[in-house]
Formats: sequence, structure tokens, C-alpha cells
Amino acid sequence: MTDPRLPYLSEFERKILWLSSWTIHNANHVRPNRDGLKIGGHQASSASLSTIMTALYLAVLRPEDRVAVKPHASPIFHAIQYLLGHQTREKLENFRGYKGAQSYPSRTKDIDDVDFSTGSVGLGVAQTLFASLVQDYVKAHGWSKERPEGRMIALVGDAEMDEGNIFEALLEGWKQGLRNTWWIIDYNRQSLDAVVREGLYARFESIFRSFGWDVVVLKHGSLMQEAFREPGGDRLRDWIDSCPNQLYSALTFQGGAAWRKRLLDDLGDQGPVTRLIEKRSDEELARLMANLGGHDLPSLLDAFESIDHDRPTVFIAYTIKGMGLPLAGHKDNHAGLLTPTQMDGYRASAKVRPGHEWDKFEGMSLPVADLERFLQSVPFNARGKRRFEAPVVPVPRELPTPAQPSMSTQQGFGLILNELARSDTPLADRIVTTAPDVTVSTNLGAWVNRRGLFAREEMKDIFKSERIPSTFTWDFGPKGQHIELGIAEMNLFILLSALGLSHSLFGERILPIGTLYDPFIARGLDALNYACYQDARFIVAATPSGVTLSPEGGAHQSIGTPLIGLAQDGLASFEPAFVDELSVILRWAFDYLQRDGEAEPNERSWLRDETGGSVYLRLSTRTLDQPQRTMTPELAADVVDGAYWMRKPGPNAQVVVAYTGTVAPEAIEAVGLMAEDRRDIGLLAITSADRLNAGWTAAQRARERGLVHARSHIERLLGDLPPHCGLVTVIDGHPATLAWLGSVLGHRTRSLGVEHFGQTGTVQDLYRHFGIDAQGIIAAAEMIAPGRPIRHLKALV
Ligand SMILES: Cc1ncc(C[n+]2csc(CCOP(=O)(O)OP(=O)(O)O)c2C)c(N)n1
Ligand SMILES: [Mg+2]
Repeated sequence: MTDPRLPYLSEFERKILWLSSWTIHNANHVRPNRDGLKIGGHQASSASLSTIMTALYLAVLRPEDRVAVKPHASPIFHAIQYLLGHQTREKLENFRGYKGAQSYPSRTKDIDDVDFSTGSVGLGVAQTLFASLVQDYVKAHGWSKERPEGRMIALVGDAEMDEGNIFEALLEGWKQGLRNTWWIIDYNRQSLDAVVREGLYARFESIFRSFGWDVVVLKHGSLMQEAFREPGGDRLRDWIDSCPNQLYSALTFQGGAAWRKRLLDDLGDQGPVTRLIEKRSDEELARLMANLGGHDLPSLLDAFESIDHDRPTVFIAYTIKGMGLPLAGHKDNHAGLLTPTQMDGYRASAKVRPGHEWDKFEGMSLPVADLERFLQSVPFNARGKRRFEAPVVPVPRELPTPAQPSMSTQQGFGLILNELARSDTPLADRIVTTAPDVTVSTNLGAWVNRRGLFAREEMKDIFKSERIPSTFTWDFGPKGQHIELGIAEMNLFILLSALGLSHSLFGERILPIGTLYDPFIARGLDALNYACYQDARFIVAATPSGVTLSPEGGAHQSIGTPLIGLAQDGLASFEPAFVDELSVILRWAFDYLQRDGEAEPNERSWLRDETGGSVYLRLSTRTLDQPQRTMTPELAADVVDGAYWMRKPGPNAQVVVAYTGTVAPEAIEAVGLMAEDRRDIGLLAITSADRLNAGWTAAQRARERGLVHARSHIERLLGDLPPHCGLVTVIDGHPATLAWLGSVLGHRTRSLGVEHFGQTGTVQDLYRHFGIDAQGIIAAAEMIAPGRPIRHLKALV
């Protein structure tokens, strides 16, 4: 019996293709951009997935399933959501325009229930794998019991499979016992520039099998399968299976007559094969040859709906790029667009009257009431939009501050987490830590000892059961709160992205903390950016950092990361020098992660803190003597806003030293040594160049809009300095991080920092080498704040 859904699905498939093509055409020809920029890259690439996405969204998917859609299939996605009532005509008409529907599906900027943003190819794919792991984490912890498990699905371009991060994720998935993940490869054998290598599908098959995935190849559609059963059909099948990609594409582009000529030339036998070909019209022949598995609704429904297990499954679906459009198969079609004449022809064949292009049921042959009823019964849409919210996990007023008289911020971080691990609080229960093979070396060991490692199955630490002394207990189990990853930093950030969206995807709040060595942020940077773009919420603690990690070797030094912290949207960055500051910042971070309020800037800092975000902590292994002080609410607020006076300058200040992070002792020493020779010296502790800078920019913008009293934190702090006061800034990182301080009120500034890396030595050697020691600071001060010679300045070599 034929599936009663099929007539509807095939009508809607055509409608979806029409709407997506019209969206692109409209943006190019009806409402062209004023700059004349044409929109390429979507038309053909979208058409390739039109059948698969129709089958998925209108039949196969359930509300709990989550999908990452290949970037260039966004017009298809938006068209489907338009039919389901979640996308507006206005935004489609304004596709790629200001506040219009986005060219790549965006969780944050689109209104139509995007599960995972895509754009940078490969990342959305891996995100589905890690989201599945997070779903397992949520279930194993006994949360979200009433909700069914969903499948995490990626629609993957075949050229997208070139991205290395996909393979890093595959290996991690295998280690973690991945389930409930489907990847559907749009095997159109075309990339952006070209036709892909022959036989790629066979490589994909063996790769996936070796990582424990089931492989389903969707090559021949139902029309083809029928034809193969006719006399001579086996020869046609052999021909199709051995046809090179380029030729198949070229013939598809040329159409029925070209197919006939070629097939008769190659296979004609004056017998059964010739009959098989000749009994079909050009149009029928073209339809037969284009009937690849990925364009055949019955095969797709059958393949997807026959999966009755939770093993990860890859579908290699043969498709045609540009299917259903005049540019189908052409190797140059990536940026191809239909000409207005082609569009007129397409409009006529789709039975769409001019002026009715956006009408939902225009040109469809089934009764409108039936079509409407079908859409209303789509299982995926049964519960409307599918975003969840989760209650805020209460954060105590203070976190413990370790009492050691001297320690590093990295040590302090481990101690604070250890105290949290001992506490019996909802906050501690919702934290999950993760690290790419640097758990012990970033000081998460004590936390992990207490809270255990996560795995769906129990696995005891053999060293412990064999009574072999070891500092660390590595018991795995479903209640564990640390996810141990392999070394790949891309995986760390994509996992943080998935964990940090748990409240929205699975309705359960998780407070993720990932640790890594600071320089390796660069290795995972695109994934970090991606996580921020999706508005995932997490803390990343990067340690050790700078040249201060000197004994670890030159290769591991980081210079540019403070600038990443300054520039990365969605990430509030801090670099505390002392552990009491870190404790305040961490407490604030747990709260900040969970905010999602409206964006009214705070009148104190001019930061939009109510919207919340993620947090980056740049930490160090350098042991510092800790200040013996009381953390007052005022000081805590300053630490969070980004700076406080460690030593307030007097009214006639000649010099202010502004430092960030682990060079604090050098700054303090320099100020002490200069005190006799320069008047009223100030010492400014900067805990967050990022937040200070953002507040300053926002306050300037506010003043330009007429809010004349807007003052940012840094403007207030520097407000009383006399104009002639010189500013020396110092950081173990790129000097530009703090160099902008001179622009705030026009003070002459010399910015010290590190511009080259690779030199090894002791901390003292390297600080001297880069001029960020006390002597370097004094020398800089003497140059920009003239006066009598500073007695403690030694002759520098
Ligand atoms: C990281 C990254 N590099 C490059 C691009 C530019 N780009 C967009 S799609 C694409 C390849 C398209 O090929 P495929 O994945 O096979 O999709 P198709 O166009 O065939 O549908 C490229 C190189 C990108 N979006 N992201
Ligand atoms: Mg392709």
C-alpha cells in the first residue's frame, strides 16, 4: 500500500523548492541590494537538500529531535518554517537584508526555531555529536525524565566532510559511546569550486564503520529500482554505478535528450536495454536518471523510519546539486542564479501567478483544506517552537576564598572548585567540568576526585581497587561531573557549546567549566567563536598563560590571547592577579552565565550585563604573595567592573602604573622604587581590560546619543588625574591590550608587554628580556613622566 503522506510530501517538496528559490530570486531581482551584491551559493546548494529536508521536517522528525542544517540550505529551512508558521513573509522578503532571515541558519538572529547555528562548515556537524553526549549527561543525572530522548541530526555537505574537526569529533564520539546521532551526507558530488573526487563515498563508508557507526547508502531511488527490475535493468544499474561524477553532473545539466544519446551510445543493444531507454520520453528519462536516493521520498521515508535503534548512523544520500532547477548538475552552479527569464519559466511550471509568489498553497493541486490539515498534523510541529528555559541555579553571595598566604591563580582556581565539590549545593551539582587531557595539569584534579568522571557505564579506578597509591581517583559513572576529552581543543569548545545550551535544548541548566592551556585557545578559536555565536554559556579557564609559564617552554607561551578576550563577542574576559579577585569573578560568572534579560546598560559600568554571556579566565601558574585584605562589596564590584586602585594617586600624580595579572609584584615594586622621585604615584589593578574597554566604548556612544552624564568605570577611575600624568601599562601579553587607556582622557602612555615568543628562561629572565620587570616599568616612567632621575633605575642593558 502506498504511504498516504506521499502525495502531500511531493506537493510540499515542490512548494518548498519554489519558496526557497523565490526567496533568493526576490532578494536579487525584486528587492536588489543597493550595493548590487548578488546572492550566490544558495540556489543550487539548497535544492540539493530539498527532498531530504521535506521528508525530515514534514514526516520523520519529532519535536525532541534537533537539527544542524548545512549553511547553504537556509532558504529551504526558512521556507519550511514559513509553511509551519514560524517564519514571516517580511523576513523572507528581506532575506540577507538588515534584520531579515539569515543566509545561514542562526540560533540568535533568526526567529524560526533554529536548533544549531551553522556557517563555518564542520562545526554544526560536530555540535550534534556533542549535543547528544550532553543529552546523555542530562538523562544519566536523572534530570528531564518526562521528556523523550531526541535524535541529534546533521545535514552535511559532502565537501564539508573535508573539515578536520569532524574527524576529531568522530573519534571522541567513539570513546564516549555516542548514541542518537544521525548525519545525513548530501552527496551531490560538488563542492563550492568543483566536482569532488571519485569514490569518496567509499572512503566515508569505511571511516564511519571504523568509528562504530551504521552506514546507510541511499543511491537509487524507487523509479530507478523499478527500472532495474525490467529486462536490461541490471546493465543500466552497472552503468549508473560506474559513471564518473563529472559526467553524471554534465548529463543531468543537459537533460533528457543528452541522457538518451549517451545511454544508447554506451548501452544500446537493439534489445532489452534499448527498449528500456526508448520506451521513456526525454522528460521521463531525465526524471529516471535524476531519481537518486536523496531525491526519492519513498526511499527516504523508508530509510529514516526503519531505524529502530540508537546507534549513530550516517546516511550517504546521493543528490543532485540544483535538482529541479535549470542549473541542476552544472559544475559552476554554486553561485548560480536563475535568470529572470528562467524564473518566469519556473514560475509558470510551478503554476504560480505573478503577485502570488508568497502564497502558501499557490499552484498546489490538492485541496487547500487538506493541505492545511496535513501541515497541522506534522509531528515535528506538534508542540510549536521547541526552545526550553531552565530555572536559575542559585549562586551564593560569596564563594570560598582559599587562605594560603601565597599561591597562583591556577592553584586558587583548583582550591575554590575543591571547596565547591565538598559543598552540598545546587550550584555544585550543576557544574560540569571538562578538559582536553589537561585535567590534572590545570588543577581540576581535586574536583574530579570528589565529583567523579562521567560515563554512562560505571568504571572503577583500577589503581584504587588494587590499592596502588595515587593522588587521583578516576572513577567513571553516570553521576560523574567531569567529562574527560582527548587532546583536540576544537572538541573542547564544541562540547562547551553543547553543554552551554543545555537549558535551551534540554530544559536543564548546566554550568560548564572547561580548562585548557592558554596558547591552545588559538587551536580551537573558530569553535570558541561558534559557541559564543550560538549564545552558549560556559566558563573557560586558560592556564598557564603568557611568558610566565617559562619553564614549560617557549612553544607554549601565549601573547595574543588577551586581545582575543578583548575582541571576542559574547565572552567577558578576566585576568586576575590574586585569588580573592578570582573568587569574586567566579561567583559573578556563575550568575552571569545564567542571565538572559533585556539589554539595558548598567549606569555604573555601561555594560549590558543583564543579557549575560560566557566568561574567559586567563590564569597563571606563578605563585604570588596574596594581599591580606577584606573583600568589601565596593572592591568586589570594582573587580567585576574591571579595575580598582591598588594605590590611589594623589592630586599631583606624575605617574600611574596600570597592570594586569601576574606582573602585579613587578608593578608594586616599581611603584615603591619610584615613590621618592615622582609625586603622588598611583597603582591601578586591572582585572578585566575587556570589560573596562567595552564600558568605555558604550559610555561614549551613550554621550553621542545625548546622555551627557554617561561615565564608564575607567573614566571615573582616571577622572581625577592631572593631564600631565603619565601612564605606564604592563601585562604579560600583547601591549595593545592596555594601550588604549591613554585615549580615555588623553594621558601620555607607554604600554609594556610581550611581542615575541619562544625564548625560554626563568620568569625573572623573561620579564627582564621583555622589559616587563620593575626596572622596565621604571625606565618607561622616566621617559614619559620627566622629572629628576629616578634613583633606583639601573642602567639597562
Ligand atoms: C570553515 C569554512 N570554510 C569555507 C567556507 C565557504 N564555503 C561555504 S560552503 C562550502 C563548500 C560547499 O560544498 P558542500 O559542503 O559539498 O555543499 P554544497 O554546496 O555541495 O551543497 C565552502 C567552501 C565556509 N562556509 N566555512
Ligand atoms: Mg556538495
